[in-house]
Amino acid sequence: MTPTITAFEHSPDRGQGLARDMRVRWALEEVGKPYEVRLLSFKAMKEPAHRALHPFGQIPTYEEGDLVLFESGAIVLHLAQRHAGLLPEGADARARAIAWMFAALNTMEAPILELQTAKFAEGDKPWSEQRLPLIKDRIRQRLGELSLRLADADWLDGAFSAGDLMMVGVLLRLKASGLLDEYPNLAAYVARGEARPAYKRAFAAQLAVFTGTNPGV
Ligand code: GTB
Repeated sequence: MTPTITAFEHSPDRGQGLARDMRVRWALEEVGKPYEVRLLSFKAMKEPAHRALHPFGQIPTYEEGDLVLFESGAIVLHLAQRHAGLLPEGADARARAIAWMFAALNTMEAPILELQTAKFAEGDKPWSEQRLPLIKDRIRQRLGELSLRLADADWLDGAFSAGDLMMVGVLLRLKASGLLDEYPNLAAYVARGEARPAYKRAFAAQLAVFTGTNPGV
């Protein structure tokens, strides 16, 4: 059965890969599963029909038969557990890859989101200028630790996994800040993720929503 995901009709980043349907698209491309997309306006996201799928009125969602999921992490994990290509074979290695997914979503994404909030939602508040350096240092702390662990490996734990997909997806939000460039091995890690054919197909599909073109990738 072909699943349907939801995505922004008008993404604030103009399809530059930052909205969280990107992670789901990327996972679907990695496992080779065709999918359909239902585009939503900001108004439609808050209406009862969509809230029945997503209690917080957000994107992405995932529908496949009777199954309805929200939360990009849960959707990627669902895909990784049911299709080959995103989790290793051994039970322990699988558990470690899943731990990296949680690390991306909890440990890394939390301070990165704080930066976005401070910049874009609270940028006009009097405390914003003082707060930004503190948030950036908290992010640096985590990036430094991650950089040490990754060292000169290509991926976090052996072959590319859903843990890397989620980590790269989260780190991508830092690109514009320049913080990632302070850690060359992490910048190279993100670039390796972006170079994957599945990532490129997903990116092109998300961008095509904005440009109104056929991705043709
Ligand atoms: N924890 C949830 C998940 O991982 O799925 C978070 C979902 C979420 O935050 N969705 C956002 C949303 O629906 C889109 S991704 N926002 C609308 C709302 O809450 O009303 C966040 C996002 C939005 C825009 C950009 N951008 O354009 O740069 C990047 C990321």
